[in-house]
Amino acid sequence: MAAVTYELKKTCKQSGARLGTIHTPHGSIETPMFMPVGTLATVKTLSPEELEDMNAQIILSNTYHLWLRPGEDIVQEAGGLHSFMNWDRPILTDSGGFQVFSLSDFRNIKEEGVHFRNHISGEKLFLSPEKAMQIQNALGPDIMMALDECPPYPAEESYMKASVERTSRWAERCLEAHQNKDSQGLFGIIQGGEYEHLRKQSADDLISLDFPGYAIGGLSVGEPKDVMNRVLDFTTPLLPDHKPRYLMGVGSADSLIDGAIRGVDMFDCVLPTRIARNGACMTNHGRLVVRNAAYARDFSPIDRDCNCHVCRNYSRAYIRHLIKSNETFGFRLTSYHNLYFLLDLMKKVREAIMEDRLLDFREEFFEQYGFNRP
Ligand code: PRF
Ligand code: ZN
Repeated sequence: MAAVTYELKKTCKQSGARLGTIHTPHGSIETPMFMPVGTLATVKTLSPEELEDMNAQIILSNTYHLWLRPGEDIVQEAGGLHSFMNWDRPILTDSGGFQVFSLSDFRNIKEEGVHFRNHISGEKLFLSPEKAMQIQNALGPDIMMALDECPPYPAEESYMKASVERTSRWAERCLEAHQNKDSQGLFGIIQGGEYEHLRKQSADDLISLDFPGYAIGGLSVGEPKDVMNRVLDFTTPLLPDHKPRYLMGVGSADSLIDGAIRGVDMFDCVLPTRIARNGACMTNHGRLVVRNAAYARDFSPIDRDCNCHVCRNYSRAYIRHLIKSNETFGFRLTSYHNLYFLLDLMKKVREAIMEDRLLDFREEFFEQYGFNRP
């Protein structure tokens, strides 16, 4: 039996969105869903107990960061990532490729792998498909990602084609090197930028390797929203119905809804926790920057339509005061609310799919959120 499987429960008659369940060694996940990001084996400012409390079903962590610090050997010695960080629900780790490309100023991509400099110590390092698998096998997440190349936007077609072909060869090497097929599922990552024929080539290559799930990479890299939606429009229909689809690095409320409508099941992004640390909150009525002077005497909650622990107990004025004073409790409160908001949004998306009304839900949500305003 494969470590990770997907069960399609229902398709929304109005939108085509999928309602499903992903089964993993650490339990099941209802989809579509959002994964909070815990880069360094912690979702910044929040405890695993708080994440459980807000019904986070799975979290994401990073091969690249844990390899550099504290080292995958230490995590393995602790009994793996789940016991190291005291989280016993599912975990997914990204492969490190994207982080090498986004964090390292020096890098050199070769057929064998990528040479780069450690962004902390400056030391020269080398990440190959085999190394990415060895690290993720040692970390022990339920879902691991293949090593891919995520080219910048825009990229020339000729570069993108060579990159897609290398990503396919790397995917095959990842599958070959993966040691724990019974306890960890390895997902392939489709690249190809905005080019329809290259997305098709990438999807065909990876599907022939029969991964238990497929990610769509190379989006949300600076392209306009309509380009992302168009790429999803022609990419998700290429993918098998009985495997999960994961759109990497996407976490704005509107993109989650638009992705689900196009058949995406999984999303992750640092956005909700990153903006929280700048005092920005996601609400049903759009972005609210609680740092602003306007909220100094506002004793109402961040979002009157949110039922989270923060909105039930703390005011905008108090949270503004904490954040203006650089008090860590303030960052915890905004991080908690933002993650709760996205997890709750995905729950509403699942309910709308169940009732065949996701397009109506989108209309209502966008109206309130302010997307439909001129
Ligand atoms: N590849 C990998 N991780 C990613 C991406 C990708 O293309 C993205 C793209 N937005 C985010 N994280 N491996
Ligand atoms: Zn709230």
